[in-house]
Amino acid sequence: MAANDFTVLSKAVETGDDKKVVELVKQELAKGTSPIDIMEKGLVPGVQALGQLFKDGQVYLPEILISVRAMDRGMELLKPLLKGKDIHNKGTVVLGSVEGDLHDIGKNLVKMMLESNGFKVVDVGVDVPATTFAKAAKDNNANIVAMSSLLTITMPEMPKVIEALKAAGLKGKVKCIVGGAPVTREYANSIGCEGFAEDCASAVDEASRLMAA
Ligand code: B12
Repeated sequence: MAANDFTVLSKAVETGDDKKVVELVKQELAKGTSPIDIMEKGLVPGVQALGQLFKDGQVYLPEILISVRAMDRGMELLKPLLKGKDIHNKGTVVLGSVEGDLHDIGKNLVKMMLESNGFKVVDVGVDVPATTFAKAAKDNNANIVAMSSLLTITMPEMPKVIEALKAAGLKGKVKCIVGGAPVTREYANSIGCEGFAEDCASAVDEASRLMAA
């Protein structure tokens, strides 16, 4: 594989070839490629490409699960390397997929990136009711509540979480970040949410920005 050409790795993820993914990730690491580049430019585009095929009705659930498993094999090699040697707690983030939403691949990437960059992440999982977000924020003295939604029909759960934080007396103390494929900065602004990021790498920048604000 030529330097910085992640096409073959992306294709291996897309086709669910976990052995090839492991082999290619090892090769890239041996070449000194940054683990973040391997993840963002190699593994993630593979799942995204499969997403397009799913959208077009060309693949179904089994292909997706096989592809995600292949990506996970690659992530197992990268995860220890993405953890900084000298990590400080930059802040506590409560992270979950909103009620009605079972998608968690993107959420898990956001979690991994935040943790790798010094944030403590309290993962409340998928299909999380607004009041659970608020309770977790209170119990863990969180600085940020981060919500993921992959479905247009679950996006309206996001303002409900903000309302639940207000009801718990936390709005103002706790800032919010929203993300997920259908979510935009404009939507975040429209619901009075302080933060938005379109991918897991910029989620770290956005969380850092909110901590500094
Ligand atoms: C994988 C997948 C599934 C898997 C989920 C497995 C899992 N464990 O997550 C399964 C098969 C279970 C599934 C089910 C469904 N799915 Co689905 N799914 C997808 C698919 C193919 C890929 C999503 C994905 O993982 N992308 C890769 C990750 C890395 O990207 P991402 O999630 O966008 O995350 C990145 C950013 O968005 C961001 N991000 C994500 N979350 C957050 C949070 C914060 C705080 C921040 C800052 C950033 C951030 O960072 C991430 C990394 O960079 C998409 C198609 C697509 N093109 O995306 C459809 C898709 C999302 N699904 C869709 C649908 C309709 C469904 C179902 C309703 C299908 C059905 N009829 O049953 C069910 C709903 C289940 C439910 N209640 O949630 C639609 C949604 C349409 C819409 N806009 O509403 C899509 C777009 C496909 C389509 N076009 O039809 N799905």
